[in-house]
Amino acid sequence: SAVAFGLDAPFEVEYHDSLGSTNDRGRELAVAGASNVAVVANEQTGGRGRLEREWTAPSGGVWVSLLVRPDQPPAHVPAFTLAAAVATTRAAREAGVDAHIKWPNDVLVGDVDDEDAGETAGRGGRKLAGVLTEMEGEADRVSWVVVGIGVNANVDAADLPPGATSIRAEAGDVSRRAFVQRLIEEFHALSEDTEAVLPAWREYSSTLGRRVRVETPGGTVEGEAIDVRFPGALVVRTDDGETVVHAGDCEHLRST
Ligand code: BTX
Repeated sequence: SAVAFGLDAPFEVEYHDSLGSTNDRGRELAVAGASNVAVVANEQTGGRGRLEREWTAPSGGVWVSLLVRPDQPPAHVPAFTLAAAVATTRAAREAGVDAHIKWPNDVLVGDVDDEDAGETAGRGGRKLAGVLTEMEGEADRVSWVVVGIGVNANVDAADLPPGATSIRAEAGDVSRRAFVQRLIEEFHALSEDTEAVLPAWREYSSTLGRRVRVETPGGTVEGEAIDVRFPGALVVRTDDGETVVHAGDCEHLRST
């Protein structure tokens, strides 16, 4: 079921000192007809996470949005989030950070697959990065996709919410320009070989093999996370069999 996203052109990079949200700028460029643009900001004043959550984005982070126009149906778009998480994990590991992916869209440092545990028990995963993918299109083909990636790079942990960490705190500062280039290269390479996305994702995941509790609009799913399935769903073995949870339905995931 693998597909190539077909992002043939290279990315043009647009740098800003300050923006509300790089995803909003990406959307603006999309509406104006652009494609293959990476929007980068030094700080965001209105950074967004999933489900209307806020994303704290002080100066010194890597706040980037990749605007693409793949020849794909909307149903395949969660694969872009997985590819972005893999690209982010690789770039973070090259910077010396022991990064893992927490399904569906977070990159954490540390052993326990629960960013909340960091606040309460001091033993949890610390959140390093997140991905927010947005799109517009028809049933059979997307018009555009904006993949927003937020990485706490050269930021003091004190300027981030509790439970968060940064590349600075874990391993020291990086060249943000080089980091963005690595992200773009990796994302582009994965988009041409989507077969490589799921194996890499499985390798970096700290979710698989654990007991999880996932809150969804349809109720709580509890069991062992056993696999990730194209384009981005989590397969959970419950008492009644197997349940497939779609990335978009995950309101919260906790390791139990
Ligand atoms: P999320 O909904 O999984 O996570 C949001 C939650 O993470 C917040 O409710 C808060 O608890 C916590 N949080 C907020 N800011 C930070 C931070 N800097 N580090 C760690 N934890 C934090 C994750 O959403 C997706 C985030 C994508 C951010 C990028 S930045 C570039 C692009 N532009 C934009 O507005 N969003 C994306």
